Amino acid sequence: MSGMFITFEGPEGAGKSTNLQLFAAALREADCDPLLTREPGGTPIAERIREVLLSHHEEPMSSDAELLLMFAARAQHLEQLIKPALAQGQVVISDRFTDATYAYQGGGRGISSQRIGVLEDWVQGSLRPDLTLVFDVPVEVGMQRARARSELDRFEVEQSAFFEAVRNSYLQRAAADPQRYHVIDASGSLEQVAAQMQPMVARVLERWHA
Ligand code: T5A
Repeated sequence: MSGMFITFEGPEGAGKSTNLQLFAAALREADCDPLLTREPGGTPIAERIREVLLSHHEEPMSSDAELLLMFAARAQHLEQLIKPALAQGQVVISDRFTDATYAYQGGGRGISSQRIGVLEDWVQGSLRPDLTLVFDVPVEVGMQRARARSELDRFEVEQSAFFEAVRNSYLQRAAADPQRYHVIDASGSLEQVAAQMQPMVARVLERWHA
């Protein structure tokens, strides 16, 4: 038995976390109870690595240290939570996964895709998400939402060029594999955004009940 692995991605303030809850609620209404998790994080050790990654430090963090910490957290998350849940046939939904590494450490920090790919193969083997929803929003709209919500973390204080690169990276990856990625225009109202998820909810339930 193997479950289904779904990831929610997008730049800052795109509404991933909000819509993930709505997506999960729609699945639960159809008797499918997904495991919800997030990256970086998802287990106690991975959440501690998250704190290091997101908090501000006097010492600048090197891009390689940041990349390796993302994959250290991911290795723990996969072993302790994601793989066991998938092996039991569960639907797992993660708020961010390796596409965020390609977008932020690749697009944003400028680390090559080849280098990220080596770590992806090492840590994940052949495991890739079955479905990825990319919430796309203009950088300024997303940053306004993020600013209004809470204090900015270590990534959110980057300049707009960084976030434009992140956004472009997501869109390029989505365009290269339309079977796996579904891009959602996240610039409208919450109702408009949520409506675009309906075909994906149906797709997951169809597979779940098969
Ligand atoms: N990271 C992560 C990497 O660099 N590499 C990696 O490999 C990984 C895994 C943490 C950071 O780590 C980086 C990327 C991130 O910078 P995170 O915890 O997911 O990642 O943090 P954020 O992406 O910053 O989460 P946000 O909360 O900012 O974005 P969301 O989840 O997309 O947005 P959400 O749902 O919390 O909404 C933000 C606000 O906007 C409102 C919400 O109510 C909320 O107040 N909102 C809307 N308002 C109006 N209209 C809509 N349609 C709205 N949708 C949401």
